[in-house]
Amino acid sequence: MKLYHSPGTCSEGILVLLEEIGADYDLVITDLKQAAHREPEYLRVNPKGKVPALSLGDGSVLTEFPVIAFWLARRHPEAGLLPEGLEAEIRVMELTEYIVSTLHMRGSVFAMKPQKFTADPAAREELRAQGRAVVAAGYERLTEQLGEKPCLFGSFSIADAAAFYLLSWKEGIGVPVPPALAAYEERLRARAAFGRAREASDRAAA
Ligand SMILES: N[C@@H](CCC(=O)N[C@@H](CS)C(=O)NCC(=O)O)C(=O)O
Repeated sequence: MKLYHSPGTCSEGILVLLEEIGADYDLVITDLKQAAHREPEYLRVNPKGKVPALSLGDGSVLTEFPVIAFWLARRHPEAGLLPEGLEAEIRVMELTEYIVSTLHMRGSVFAMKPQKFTADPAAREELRAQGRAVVAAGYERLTEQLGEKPCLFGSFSIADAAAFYLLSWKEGIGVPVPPALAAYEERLRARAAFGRAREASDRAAA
């Protein structure tokens, strides 16, 4: 497997899942800051020009965070990244999808990059405020789901990998993180797999 990854982006979440699994993978840095995702070479891998993309052994490519995460979890059931049984599994998928489609795409993108959508300064501020409101509601939802548990669904799942990358953008988003979520992020960062992911990313980017 080969993960196309840009440090500091949502592909961090997939990198963490690969390390949680203990997968054998290669890391290809596709640096968004250098616009590597718009180069023809990368567009041949993922014509959507987004990271993450996971190239499989047979040469096919998976894209979209929830899909890649689901595939990894189902391919490696021994890693326990999804609970057993459809009813439990679908709740993890529901939250993962909410984090990616709503909190990331409609929340953090508007809050951090309103300039992608309009040149009008007032409209930018309006978008930023809308994005922050989406994230604030999401933080509440995540706090409720977390409760007193160590991870969102008790043991570590693909939803935690999505929550992790979202929380890693907290300064840029500019919405105060509730203390329970801040402590949860610290717990995630303390996991051995997260340390290995950071090292792998730094090594590949060096
Ligand atoms: N829906 C996609 C979103 C991926 C996405 O937006 N990735 C960002 C990095 S966090 C990206 O590649 N942005 C480049 C761009 O939009 O030009 C997914 O679930 O993977």
